Amino acid sequence: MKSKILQLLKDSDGYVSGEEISKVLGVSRTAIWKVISHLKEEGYVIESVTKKGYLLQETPDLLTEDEILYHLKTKWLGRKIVHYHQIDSTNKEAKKLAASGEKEGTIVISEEQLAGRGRLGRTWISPAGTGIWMSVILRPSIAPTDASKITLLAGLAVCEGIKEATGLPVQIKWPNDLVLHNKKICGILTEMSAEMEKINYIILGIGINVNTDSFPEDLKNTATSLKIEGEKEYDRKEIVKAILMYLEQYYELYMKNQDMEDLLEKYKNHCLTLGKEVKIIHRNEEFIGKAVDLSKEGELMVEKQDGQVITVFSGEVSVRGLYGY
Ligand code: BTX
Repeated sequence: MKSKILQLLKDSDGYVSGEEISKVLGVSRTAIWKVISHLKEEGYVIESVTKKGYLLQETPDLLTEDEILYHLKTKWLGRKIVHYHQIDSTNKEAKKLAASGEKEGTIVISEEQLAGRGRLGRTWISPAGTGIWMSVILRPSIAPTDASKITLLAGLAVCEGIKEATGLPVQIKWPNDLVLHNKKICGILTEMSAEMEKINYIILGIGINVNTDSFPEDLKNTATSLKIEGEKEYDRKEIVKAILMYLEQYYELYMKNQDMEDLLEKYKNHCLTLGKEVKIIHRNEEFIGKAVDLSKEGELMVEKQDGQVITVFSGEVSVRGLYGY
């Protein structure tokens, strides 16, 4: 009932009377009053005037289920949102949910992470109320060896979603760092539970610096936020909604075709790694070359200094001019 009352308030240009809400939803005036009090506690500013009714004046800047579901255009992705004000890591929580049977498409979002994680055990700083720290539960029926393609298409979807919602010229650093004006604004951590032939679930952890004002000294040269680069605050909800829409669309496209051809064409248009000199650190090997293309599978093709072209599946890739290399 809470989300329905909220929707009536949001959809109205002016006051909505208690009588009208009561008629539309078939609930008592007392029940409505209780919901309104509850909404006020959550941070909604609602004016109540005798004989006129209720007027929604302000919405809290929170990534709650009610806020994200409002005008969300997806069919199944993000239709259930588990929201926290504070958590250790949304990926950790999403893994717990997925392991106990949570369905595909459910999302865990937190306003703040106390132990946000990057790849290879690194830390992802996730201060309160300034970013998007969310994890998506997916259950693709593909071979575990194809899981890296989900990471690639997620990078593409997040890039296009941010671009659509903000107009900022975000680019992808292969495989899936998002970069704005040569600094990192987003990282993606994909974790998987699988058997030999089958994926049980994939957790797609997405971290985006949206309205962050500053970063610790050691990250200042490499990290940035949409606010720092765009010089204004952005609406986190609208960014989440746009990302979910692209992610659902691209995921469905990949699952239907079981190939990356169409998606890779789009990916290449946003990828700043191609054509650049790169340094590859893979296992104990390190070499410099030029990123010339992506293979059909989405791997990076690098021309070494001796002219030999090799395919890089994963590992650390530095791009000259980026993050201090
Ligand atoms: P990564 O290993 O590519 O990046 C981690 C590195 O990036 C850190 O070692 C640090 O140098 C730098 N870094 C840390 N925090 C930030 C930040 N906020 N902005 C820019 N650079 C930073 C990337 O890993 C994957 C990050 C995924 C984060 C999401 S948030 C939701 C989900 N839950 C969770 O615990 N992780 C994911």
